[in-house]
Amino acid sequence: MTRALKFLSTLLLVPLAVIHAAETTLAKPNIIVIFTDDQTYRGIGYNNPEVKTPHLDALAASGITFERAYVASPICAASRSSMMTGRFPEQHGVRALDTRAFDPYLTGAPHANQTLPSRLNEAGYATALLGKSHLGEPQTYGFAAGNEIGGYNDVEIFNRATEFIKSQQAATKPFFLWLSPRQPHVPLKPEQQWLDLYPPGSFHLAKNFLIEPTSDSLNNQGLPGQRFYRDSDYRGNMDHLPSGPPRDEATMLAFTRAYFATISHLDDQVGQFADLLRDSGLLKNTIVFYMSDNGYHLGSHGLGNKITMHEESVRVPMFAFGAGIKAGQKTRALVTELDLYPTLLDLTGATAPPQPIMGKSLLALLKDPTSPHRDTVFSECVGVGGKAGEGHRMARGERWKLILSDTDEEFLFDQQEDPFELNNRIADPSLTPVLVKLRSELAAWMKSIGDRPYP
Ligand SMILES: [Ca+2]
Repeated sequence: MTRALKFLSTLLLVPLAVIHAAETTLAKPNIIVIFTDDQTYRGIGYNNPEVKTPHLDALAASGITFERAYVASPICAASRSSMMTGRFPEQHGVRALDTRAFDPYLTGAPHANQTLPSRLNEAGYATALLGKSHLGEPQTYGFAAGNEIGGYNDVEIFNRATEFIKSQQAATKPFFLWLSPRQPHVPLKPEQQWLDLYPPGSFHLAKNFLIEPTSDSLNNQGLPGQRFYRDSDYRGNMDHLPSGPPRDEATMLAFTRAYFATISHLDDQVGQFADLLRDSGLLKNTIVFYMSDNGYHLGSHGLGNKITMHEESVRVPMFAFGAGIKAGQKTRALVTELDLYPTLLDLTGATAPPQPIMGKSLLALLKDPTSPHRDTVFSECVGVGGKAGEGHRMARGERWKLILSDTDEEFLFDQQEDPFELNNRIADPSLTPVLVKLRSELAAWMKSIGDRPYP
């Protein structure tokens, strides 16, 4: 009996003997990963009621919500390479947006059998990527079908996903669909009906909004002192958005309105897609994961864009629903996007790749959301300034988060009492034991991935 069958039998409370009898006909589960672009953890209704996402909220409630989910790196190409290889950027080499280090993973090269889709192909899955790839055409790194799809409002992506689902109804193989919308990445061009959901006064900037950053070390988004305000790409209903800083409250409210409206449009599209899955009957044997490749600042700490170790940038919404997953579950476990690779190996019975993968399977959490998972989760954004070893890293434990900046400054934030990270407690002598532990964990992790030595 495969691990996937054991998992389904446990969750569905089907006696094992029945599964044994039916094993020859019970198929492996289909897998769908919906991987959005630049959606911060507070950019979803269940984390922030000011954001109107009724479909996403309902889908999360129909399964398990991962309340504390982090990315391996808060920048598009690095994060996506991590999802495909199961490794941190220092290990696969795509540290920012330059994807040349991903070339060895392309078809025909020595690493070509290491990507997640390549493992699932081998396990008998029909694999496809539809949407944003950022790593070249999906067939070049293991997907059997699909392609990079452009546009800013994802209409074509969801049309293609609909066709794909319809094509699978009579299929004999299980499928693995990587569905990657571009929303809510800039440029933001939501239609008026979505903007209308956000009248003035119905939404607010976060408590840690500033018109400009206070610390270049903690908040730089490139070389020391650099800030990249890609919000300036926004043209929506405004003729001009200052790239900042400083950017006043009215400017950031206008941007935030367009960002939330774009997420509401995405919510509607995902809702329709989920309806199709249910109506087609496929959801009964399909497990769907939803998460984003990185977050977004929206003026928090005086910043736009992502590329920091702040919660806004490095923490994302994440949930799973579908076959065998009980409704109404939530977990506080510290999880990372790297956990998806080993989870999908477990669910599909695929064999592990030759390279050590860095995540931990979520299978135990899918069964019991209180299962122990990990004490500390790590992330990095190194090399945006163009040189390996620059940028930021973090170790985030149950309560405390340690950040090491590119200028070797340390920041210690209390996620329980100070979730908006306003008060750096690094100099508090009563926290020495906390600091010593996190420092040692961060140093060991940096060494394990080949990062520079801890200062
Ligand atoms: Ca992104």
